[in-house]
Amino acid sequence: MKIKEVRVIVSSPGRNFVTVKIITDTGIYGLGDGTVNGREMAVAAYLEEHVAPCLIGRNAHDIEDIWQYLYKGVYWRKGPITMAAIGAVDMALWDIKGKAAGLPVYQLLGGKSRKAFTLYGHATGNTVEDTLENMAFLVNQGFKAVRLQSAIPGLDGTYGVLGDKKNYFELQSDRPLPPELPWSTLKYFNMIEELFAKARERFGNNIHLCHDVHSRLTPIEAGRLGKLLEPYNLLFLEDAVAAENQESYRIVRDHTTTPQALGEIYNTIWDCKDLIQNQWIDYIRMAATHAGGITAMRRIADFASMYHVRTAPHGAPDLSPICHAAHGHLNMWAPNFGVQEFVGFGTKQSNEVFKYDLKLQDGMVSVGDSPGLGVDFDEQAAKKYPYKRSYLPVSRLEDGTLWSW
Ligand code: KDG
Ligand code: MG
Repeated sequence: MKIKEVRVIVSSPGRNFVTVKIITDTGIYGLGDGTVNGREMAVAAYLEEHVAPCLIGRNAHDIEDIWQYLYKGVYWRKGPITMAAIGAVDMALWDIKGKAAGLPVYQLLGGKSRKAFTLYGHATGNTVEDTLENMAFLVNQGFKAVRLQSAIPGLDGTYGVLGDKKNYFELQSDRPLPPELPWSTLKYFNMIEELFAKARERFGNNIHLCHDVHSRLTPIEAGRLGKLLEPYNLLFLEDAVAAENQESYRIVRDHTTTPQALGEIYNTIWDCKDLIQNQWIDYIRMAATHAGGITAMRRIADFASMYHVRTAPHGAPDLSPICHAAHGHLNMWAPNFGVQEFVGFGTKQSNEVFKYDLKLQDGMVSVGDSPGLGVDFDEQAAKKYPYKRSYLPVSRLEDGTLWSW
């Protein structure tokens, strides 16, 4: 089954997505997601100019060899753009293999380890009360785990909580340069305990709670936060510290028993090797798009399972429904699956362009039996939504110092 054509389509049905369509000489095609938020055109150029020509004529069944060819065979290993390009190709090839076999991808991975996989929904608000109201909405729908984020009083805007006019995933098309948001660790600490204390008071102890720090703290501050939140029994604290230096998490671990989750911006197993091997984290949050596809995610999951680390794939809407579907198959298979982040099944526009075979019920998702990834992409509909340049915000301290993400 030879690869005949590789199409790269950048569209913006509600937000930008980089979609790869690999077409074989049998007519079977596969789809992959290569979206890197704010750097979409870099991935598209990498794929079109450097990857696509090397794929034509190869056997689409050779997933592992093609992965190694695009990773090891290139002098310049790793990095978000390279790994997203590999991720997109890899997903498309698994999709093709599944379609050729007449089996959903989770069957090719080893079959189901569970009936459905558990989600954590997002509750955010301008005040603690607003956040808890939004949590009630999710709890009433049957969600078993909720991530809580609340605006920080005294700061003019908080990442992830921009009120009802915007949410942080929205296109910045009216502001073609990155918006800036302030950060104050002091003011954050003044708010955060109240959020979790009130959540436990109102919803009791039978629901999982998570929180994303977006890497704004130093290791010792993260240790302090974890300790402060211990009475509220979080499922995990996410991205407490930017851990390019993986050793940082030794400090966090030494100071708190609050479980730690990390990895949504990681690109290879090397980014989390020490974190996992030293058991400094509890959940690995890498995404199939950014970590080099299903092939890489499967390897990371197996490695993590040796150290009691569970998977909790990134589920932001800046990954396309193709990546969410890939996660669905991985989540059905992975024996050490933990929880899946969930921000919704796309927008009205994205649902016009992408189709997927996933069902949500009571805060859990089941994956259908469609062969391959069970996704489809309407190229004609996508044409209605051309690419729009967009950026994530940057973070600055109140004195203007550029701060961590
Ligand atoms: O592109 C950045 C977003 O995907 C990210 O900020 C979302 O932190 C995020 C999360 O946990 O979903
Ligand atoms: Mg996050």
